[in-house]
Amino acid sequence: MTDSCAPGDALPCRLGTGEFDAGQPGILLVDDHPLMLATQARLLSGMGYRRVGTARSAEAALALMRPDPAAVDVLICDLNMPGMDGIELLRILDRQGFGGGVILLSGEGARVLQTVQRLLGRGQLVLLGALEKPASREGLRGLLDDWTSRAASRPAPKVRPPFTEEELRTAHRLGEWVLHYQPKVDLGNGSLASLEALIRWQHPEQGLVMPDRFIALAEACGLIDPMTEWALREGLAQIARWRGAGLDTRVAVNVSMASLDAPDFANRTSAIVKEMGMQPRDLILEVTESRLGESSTTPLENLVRLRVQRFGLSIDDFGTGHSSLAQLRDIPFTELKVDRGFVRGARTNAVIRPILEGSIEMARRLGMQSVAEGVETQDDWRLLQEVGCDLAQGYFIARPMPAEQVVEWLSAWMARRPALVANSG
Ligand code: G
Ligand code: G
Ligand code: MN
Repeated sequence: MTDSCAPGDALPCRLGTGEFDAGQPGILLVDDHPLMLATQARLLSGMGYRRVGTARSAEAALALMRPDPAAVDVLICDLNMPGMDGIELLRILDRQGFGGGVILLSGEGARVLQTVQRLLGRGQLVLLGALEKPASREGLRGLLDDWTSRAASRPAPKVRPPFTEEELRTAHRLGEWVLHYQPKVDLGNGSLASLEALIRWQHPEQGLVMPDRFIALAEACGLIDPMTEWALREGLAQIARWRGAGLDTRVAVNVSMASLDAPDFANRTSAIVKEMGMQPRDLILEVTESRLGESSTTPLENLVRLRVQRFGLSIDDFGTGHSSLAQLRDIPFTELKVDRGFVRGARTNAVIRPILEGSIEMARRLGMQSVAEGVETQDDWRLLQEVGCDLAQGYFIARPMPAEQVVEWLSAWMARRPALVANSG
């Protein structure tokens, strides 16, 4: 018995790129039921897909893909199979760096899909969606079209060597950090509540470098404290400049848990505020938990002391592994930022919507302001208004921008505002 497509197989098996197939996605169907496999393969070829292969087990799929994993663009995969199941297959492919799209054939519903998505969240693999078996022509068409448009817009991945500690220290010494600012606005009346300062590295050769490429290194080599102090000073100086120009606002600065473990963090921070002639309430400290040991009570002590002085305290990326209910219990935060993973597309997602609404309700009952991050569409915005979220931040409102652009953005936003809020007066 053949368990993968082999010579003599009645099914079309043409994963290799033939001259006439240029631009056609390579599709591999994996299912343990021969009849299902045959029907779905026929459906795909009826839809005009010419590079369709089949495998009757996960093991067979791996064997088939081994010579040229890139020949498969989209894997259509049953979840429940004897032997190796679909999830293990995806995990192995993910680890091998498979960067194709995946369609799950399963009637397991949204929650299983969500979990599989998370399992695969770290790799390159793109989960396109799940379809009930047998998959319909329309269902397949939608997900495969989605893949085609993603593939067209996907930039070629740039592989860059990581920065070294020495490069980072030099950048600090030469003053190559800049802050960009992203507004948080009131969902009720559209007013500007505060601006989050996000650090970037103005690199002499590479241009603007994003923090995900250097924050972890800064934490590891002890440069995060001087960097945060710089960001605090610069953010406060910017508030003063904006006030000079007639814009009164607060700034939120990101602080790693690593910095909060230093016993003198609260003292140093309030000294900086005094030195700059500002008030603690001008600042919001956005705290993201890093993988630091939870044994130390120093961060808690720092945060309580800062709160007593009336600094704003925000729990960032709430809902992700390192930003938890226990922190909500232990630390007197004033603001809860729901992670964007619970915001984008929440209206139609039966898993994330209850979590979003629950987080907002929790913030309200704890007397905190709720902020939704990653608000990308008007539909996200409307839903947040409906569920009573206080503030919104995201590309729909504005991308992070240099300080000089903020005043101009604000006047454009004021013009957009009447259409977006009930009470713009
Ligand atoms: O800005 P994006 O712009 O790429 O920022 C990504 C992440 O980098 C943010 O979620 C934030 O946690 C972190 N980050 C940005 N600026 C700073 C900063 O000044 N200090 C610290 N510790 N983290 C920052
Ligand atoms: O976790 P923190 O809030 O500090 O993250 C800010 C990060 O989120 C920055 O990298 C910023 O560029 C990014 N960001 C801001 N708004 C949006 C958005 O609407 N969508 C997405 N995908 N990212 C956003
Ligand atoms: Mn933040």
